[in-house]
Amino acid sequence: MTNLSPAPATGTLPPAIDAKLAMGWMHTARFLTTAAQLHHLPDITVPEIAFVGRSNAGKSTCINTLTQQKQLAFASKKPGRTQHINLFALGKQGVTDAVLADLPGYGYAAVSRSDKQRWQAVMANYLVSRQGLTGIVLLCDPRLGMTELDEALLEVVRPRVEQGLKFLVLLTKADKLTRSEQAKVLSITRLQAGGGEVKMFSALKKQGVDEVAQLLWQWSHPATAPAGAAANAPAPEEPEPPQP
Ligand SMILES: Nc1nc2c(ncn2[C@@H]2O[C@H](COP(=O)(O)OP(=O)(O)O)[C@@H](O)[C@H]2O)c(=O)[nH]1
Ligand SMILES: [Mg+2]
Repeated sequence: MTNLSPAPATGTLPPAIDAKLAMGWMHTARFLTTAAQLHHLPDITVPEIAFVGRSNAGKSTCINTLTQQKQLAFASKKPGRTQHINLFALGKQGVTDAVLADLPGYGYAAVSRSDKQRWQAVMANYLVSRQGLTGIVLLCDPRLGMTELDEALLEVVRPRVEQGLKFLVLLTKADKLTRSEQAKVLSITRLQAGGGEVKMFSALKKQGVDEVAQLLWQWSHPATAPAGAAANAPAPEEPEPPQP
């Protein structure tokens, strides 16, 4: 499904793609497919990045903010509604170079026990066995911090993280905290994440948006990629004026 061929090297690899290019790349996101069960997911040959977290952590809002699309992932004041794994393709049409996977939120009290267990199994299975899974973004409400359920998830993926799976804890709704509260929860979460990367994010204040987009691009285009790889990123929204 991808025809991403390595571009010729034209210089040294920049440490990160330009924020505007990264945001342009995120904006190409479009719905790919949805599946209620793992074996219904298509095999993907490009890097896949999973978004996981407790229900109401701000996952849908985060995906919509990163992709600059109001309705791509369903954001709701009624938690516990998303019961499917939704995949979104990134990259120019016909040159999908990464996939975002929106996993069902967990921890919602009003979901029946059997539904919870079913979803825990689907989630654990996905995280342990999904081919092509390149990175995980774990979203947490910083007022709760990493809960038991988040730590259980971390345990499930730890062996894969040790083998190189990328892992980011994103503390959402940063706008609800003061600067000093943010600093405090960042350092506590860094300890809990055991060396994993932790960032603050606010959809409301657009805090951390560029940085996360740049990081996800890097995850999907590892450093071994030739410098010209940035040329595979889509052009920014506004076309360049024609050269004389
Ligand atoms: N203040 C604030 N509220 C947010 C932010 N992100 C999400 N929310 C709110 O948190 C609630 C849950 O968000 P949603 O994206 O649906 O969470 P999900 O269940 O993890 O997908 C909604 O009422 C959102 O408006 C943020 O950055 N700042
Ligand atoms: Mg949601």
